[in-house]
Amino acid sequence: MSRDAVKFGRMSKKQRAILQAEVQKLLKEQRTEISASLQSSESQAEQPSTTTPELPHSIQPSTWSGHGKWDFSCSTRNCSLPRLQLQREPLVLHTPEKAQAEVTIRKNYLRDQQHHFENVRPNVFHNIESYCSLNFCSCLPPECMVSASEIELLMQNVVFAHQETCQFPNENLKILRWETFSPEQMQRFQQKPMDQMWDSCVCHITDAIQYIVEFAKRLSGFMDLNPNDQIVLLKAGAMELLLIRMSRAFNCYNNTVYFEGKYAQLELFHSLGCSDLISSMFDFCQSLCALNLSEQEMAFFSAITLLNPGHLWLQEKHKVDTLYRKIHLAFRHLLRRTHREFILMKLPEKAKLSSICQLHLEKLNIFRQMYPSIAWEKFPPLYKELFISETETS
Ligand code: HC3
Repeated sequence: MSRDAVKFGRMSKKQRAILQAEVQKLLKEQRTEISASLQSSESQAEQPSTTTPELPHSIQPSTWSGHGKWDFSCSTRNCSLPRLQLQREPLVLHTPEKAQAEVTIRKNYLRDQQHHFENVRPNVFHNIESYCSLNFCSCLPPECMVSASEIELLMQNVVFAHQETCQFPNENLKILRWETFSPEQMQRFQQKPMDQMWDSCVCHITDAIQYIVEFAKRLSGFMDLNPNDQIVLLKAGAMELLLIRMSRAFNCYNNTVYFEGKYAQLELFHSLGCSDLISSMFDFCQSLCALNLSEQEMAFFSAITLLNPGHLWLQEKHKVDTLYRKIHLAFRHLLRRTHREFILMKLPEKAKLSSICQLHLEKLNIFRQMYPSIAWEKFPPLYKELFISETETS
């Protein structure tokens, strides 16, 4: 039996030829793409203020000042426009520091990819074989069959979408990891009136959700979904993705989370009056941190959580389902490549995320009963749109 026969199993000559042609095409495409992207990254680095895609100007989130601190003014505070604007407006520019950071992220990623192609790819047939077996074992319907190159592009897309919208780059979070609030500072937070503390937390959460909306918009296929379905997915998934992202900003060694410039213990949030909710959020982060997810894995976990085809109110469920399956397939491919397939079994269950989100809604309702005018007048429109039902807001 020839080596090819072992590699390809029972495959006709014709099938093998098609596969080999696809591999050649893929390699050629990827090489051109990588070197073109590297070249354009270089030129973007020289002129970051003109060509780098950025968050839309309707979003002005907290930004890294470049001096080791973020600006924490809540950008959502005075917005009066309806927030879930998902039209395809061109992406506009932001600060030069941020643009430069994005160029660096992109360049590093592309370099890694190039390294992968040059050093790992010689055994490309093994990869193709694994694409085939993944396609096969996921029993994809014909319209979901994905080619190897499509999977590669999807992988890049999901990872870029996450990296470009993650709000706080990992390296910066790591630098601040051991900066915690002093007991005096903690006390100051704890003595804040409940409504004030709610107001500032809601504001930070809304800022973070604007980045999540941007993540969704950059996921290939999301903007092609029916507008109703885009909103259904975001309404259901925004808080879940916030929890996943919270684990990036969580230090599991001292049980603290990044908040207003330093890492905060859960006691800091005492005056919110919902310690059970905060404890479950912290517990969730502890368990997710134990998996030690890479940024790529985090990106995929977020994408598949968002694109949940199981929601009742979806109008074109099959479209969401197809997109979900493709992204899931690309995720499995990434995990296979990094020998981390076991994490699929260990990811938190959907029910866990939903129960925390449900608890958040319950706490919000209690708060609204206590302070009806604050929730109404001060909370940002996006927060109200996502978490206060339409019948109540109209
Ligand atoms: C601290 C925080 C949860 C974590 C949120 C993170 C760090 C999540 C990752 C995002 O990229 C950035 C981000 C922004 C806001 C952070 C939240 C602010 C308040 C929240 C607390 C745990 C309190 C939540 C309380 C309540 C009742 C309003 O939901």
